[in-house]
Amino acid sequence: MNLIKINIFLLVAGLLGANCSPAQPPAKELPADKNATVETINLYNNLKKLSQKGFMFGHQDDLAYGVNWKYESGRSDVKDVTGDYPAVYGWELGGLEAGEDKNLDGVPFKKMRQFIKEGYERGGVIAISWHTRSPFGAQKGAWDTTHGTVASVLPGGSNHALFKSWLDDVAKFLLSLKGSKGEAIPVLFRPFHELTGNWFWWGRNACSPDEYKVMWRFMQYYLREEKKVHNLLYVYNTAGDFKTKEEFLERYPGDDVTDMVSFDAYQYDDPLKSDWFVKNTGNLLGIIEEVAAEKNKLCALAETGYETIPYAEWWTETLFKAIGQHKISYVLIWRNHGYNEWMKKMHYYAPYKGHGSAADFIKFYEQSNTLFEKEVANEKLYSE
Ligand code: BMA
Repeated sequence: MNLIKINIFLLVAGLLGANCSPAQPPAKELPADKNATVETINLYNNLKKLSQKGFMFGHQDDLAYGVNWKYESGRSDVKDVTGDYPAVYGWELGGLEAGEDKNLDGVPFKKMRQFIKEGYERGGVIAISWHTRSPFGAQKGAWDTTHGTVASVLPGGSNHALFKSWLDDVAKFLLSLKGSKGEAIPVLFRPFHELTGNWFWWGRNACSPDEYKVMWRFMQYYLREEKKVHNLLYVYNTAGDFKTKEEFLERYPGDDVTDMVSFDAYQYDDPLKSDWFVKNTGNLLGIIEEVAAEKNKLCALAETGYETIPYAEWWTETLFKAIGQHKISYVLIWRNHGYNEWMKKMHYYAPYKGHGSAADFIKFYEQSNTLFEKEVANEKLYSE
């Protein structure tokens, strides 16, 4: 055979070979951590499919306390109203790095670990934020905005060893989250959040974009490679203050270290007088949805709420409309503290039984694209 004939033979054989091979199941996509546990990889892949069906509803500290109650086994304000638990459980690590046994909102880490296990075992999803105390901010905690703090925790900085010791504590806690078969519980991990704002030590005025990115990348390298934490999906989270895709991505640490893009946006004005929240949140969701599609990531509204929900139809008329047709993984409502001594006011975001917006919340629950725990449990998010 001359060279041309050989080439034709190889081409035909190749084509036939390709046609004859049995159909392969679609390959699973790997998250940022290429050594993620099987359950974490499954969660990542299943969440990508789930956002086509609807968005999960989440609530911060849901199982720990609500308005006028604390630590009652099995209780949840969301469940008291709808008969179902939220699909996403938000928890918070602030204080762990300082050696505290309770977080900054008073939740004992021992109890938190148990609540996380309960929610996961029922088929729910765990999301964790971390209001990391500043090394310079004994008084103000995460809210100390001393310029240069981020630089000080980077390799070579005066607080680098301290930063590593915080990550040791966080790694220990994350690795201690185990399901009944001993498997590590997957977590949507959202550290150094609202980075475009100016209220945390990792905020926009306190560090350069590169410093933020290096801190994020170091954090991930250390958890993943040094501490062998492989149960995390990494959530990049800005405040709701960006106007463009470029602004949203200014401090984005990289496709290789991110699994989900998100922002936080609360309702502050009166939704009956202004549709700003619906419009602005909708626009921002459009931006992150586009970013997620381009980068093949998940996206979410990671924190929202209208404190005390003074508008009875906020759920269907405001939040539901703001999300509209956007394909997001979840929306999470902030915590139900009840009366806050320090703030001298009621501080809660989900309705409780008898609350003025409870009937509307049930309507929101009944929408086909709002996903609470029962529906999400049927999806078996941790299996293939
Ligand atoms: C804020 C308030 C604070 C709380 C902090 C961290 O929005 O709820 O009371 O300490 O979040 O959870």
